[in-house]
Amino acid sequence: MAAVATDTLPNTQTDGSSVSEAAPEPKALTDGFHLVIDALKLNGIHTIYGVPGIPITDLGRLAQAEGMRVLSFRHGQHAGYAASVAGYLTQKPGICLTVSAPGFLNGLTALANATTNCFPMILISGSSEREIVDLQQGDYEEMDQLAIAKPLCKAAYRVLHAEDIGIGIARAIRAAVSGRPGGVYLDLPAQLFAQVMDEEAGRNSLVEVIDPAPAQIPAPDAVDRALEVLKGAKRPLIILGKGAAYAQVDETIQAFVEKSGIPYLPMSMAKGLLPDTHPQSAGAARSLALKESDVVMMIGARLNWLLSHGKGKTWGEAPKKFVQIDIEPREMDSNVEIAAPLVGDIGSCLTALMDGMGDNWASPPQDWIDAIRTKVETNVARMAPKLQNNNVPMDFHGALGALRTIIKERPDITLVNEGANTLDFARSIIDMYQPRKRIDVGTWGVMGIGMGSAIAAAVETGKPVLAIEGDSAFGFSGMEIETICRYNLPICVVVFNNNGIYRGTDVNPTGGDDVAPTVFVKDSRYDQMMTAFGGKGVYATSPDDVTRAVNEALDSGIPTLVNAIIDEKAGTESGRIGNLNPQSVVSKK
Ligand code: ADP
Ligand code: TZD
Ligand code: MG
Repeated sequence: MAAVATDTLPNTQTDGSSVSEAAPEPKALTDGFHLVIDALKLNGIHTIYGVPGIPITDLGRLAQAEGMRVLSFRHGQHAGYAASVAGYLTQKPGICLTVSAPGFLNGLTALANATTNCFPMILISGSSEREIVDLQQGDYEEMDQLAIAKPLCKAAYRVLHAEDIGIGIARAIRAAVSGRPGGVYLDLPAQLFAQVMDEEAGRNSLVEVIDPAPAQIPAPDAVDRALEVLKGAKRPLIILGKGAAYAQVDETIQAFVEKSGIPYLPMSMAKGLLPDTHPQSAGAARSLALKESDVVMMIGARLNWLLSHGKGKTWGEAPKKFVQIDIEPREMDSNVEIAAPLVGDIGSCLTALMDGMGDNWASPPQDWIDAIRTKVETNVARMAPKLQNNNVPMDFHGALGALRTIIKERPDITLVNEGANTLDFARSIIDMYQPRKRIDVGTWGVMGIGMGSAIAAAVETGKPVLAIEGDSAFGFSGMEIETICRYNLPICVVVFNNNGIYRGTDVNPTGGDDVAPTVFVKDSRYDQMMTAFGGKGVYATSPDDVTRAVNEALDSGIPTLVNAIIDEKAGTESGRIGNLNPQSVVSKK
């Protein structure tokens, strides 16, 4: 919206003399605040996640006044996680807005996490005056933010002049979403916001980003090479990663998987890209599939620690060939040799492969399909009775069995999941049926993504969210339940309360007063935290209690926290990744 200059400049001639004729029309003006807002809106960005304060308080206010949705958090890190998840769900960079120095640093953790996970996000942070920062003269919240952000994100820019805001935001958007998506930092010093310029010139300075994430077509010989390798496979396996979910080419992926007839394994956030109950899913035969396969096709997944770097015991003795589709060329050969690298976007690559497969593509040998199928059926049958137990106190299987049924009945809600045992058990127990409905700790295994992710999922999808949280994990972002209540979001948080990290049973070996480092206050009433802000709190001791409370929450849309009391002895150290945990073998007297 335009401001109008009240005190127009005296109409002075170049020779210094004044003209006495008609006073000029008042000039319509704009400023840095409005240019930032207009630039975001021009590019289809209508939501800001942030924490207000100097120098960006008015930016939030004005953005709201201009019709943007401005969601204020209790901590910048959670606003940042929300922005990154908004980016993951929508393919538009999620915007996190923070104040200088400490606020910036709080958002930076989430920006680094977004980059690690290949989620597009822009951290916009106010900063203090360059003249003072650069001479280190001690400004209010002084910090050289641009320099600090640079190594932790995909790109970092600073805008110093109002007329560069349009181009600065365009660069930030393109950097975030093109190629491998990631986090971008945009530094906006306080003085920029109040800079005034002619409104029309301002409007003309804005840039609408055309085709921000252009298709990347794979080279034809790379496609042929990949098909050759797949053709020669006796025991092929497809691994779908969260890049495949992000790409939003769900039908193409399903068509390719089905045309190829190859069993597939979804990484955790790729669950539901095809329903976990799909006959080609090897999810319940993971160990066998990884060990015995001879050709492995990676689609938007990296061979990082989550896949034991593509080697070692997990992958068995059988020699492997890898085919990999990724938009990032440098991902190839990152851990093992890639026999057939296919660099391009997943939609274009899969379409090219399907064209090359023709109409008579042979399915993999039946004995391989049968071996996987048999293993899946055996494992599913073995698990089934455990999931139906109604034990009190609850174990992970009983409580998650109840929640598994709820997701089956409500496949379009988003599931957010963090913790150790609470994460690992939920990931394998709860089937997903639709793409991008599972959001979890991602590549870093970071605790604290819970409430921010839940808020973004509720805001961006307009549908209910179920957050399944370890009690420790929940603590990282627990204060954001006030945010959930304030915006009245349809989020049901289930805290798996086992009195601590992994278990609640550790003891202090010295017999001293301090409890062990992994143990919390016993029988904490997390449910009462929710009632403090006007939401609903439920204390649940049995799987039936959990079912009732969660269904009620999801039906009503009332912010709810279910404090699910889990047997404090039920968990294991580090959940399923205990092998990564160094342990002392030295016993000191
Ligand atoms: P997961 O943890 O599920 O295995 P990762 O985050 O490790 O998944 O891998 C995702 C990969 O997907 C990244 O290497 C990224 O470059 C890639 N990627 C993201 N979007 C696309 C796309 N549209 N086309 C191709 N590759 C993509
Ligand atoms: N801090 C951050 C930011 N991320 C982390 N992953 C950790 C600390 C270490 N950590 C884990 O890796 S899991 C976990 C921590 C603190 C909590 C596990 O306890 P929980 O889950 O209560 O959430 P369970 O169900 O009791 O195992
Ligand atoms: Mg716990």
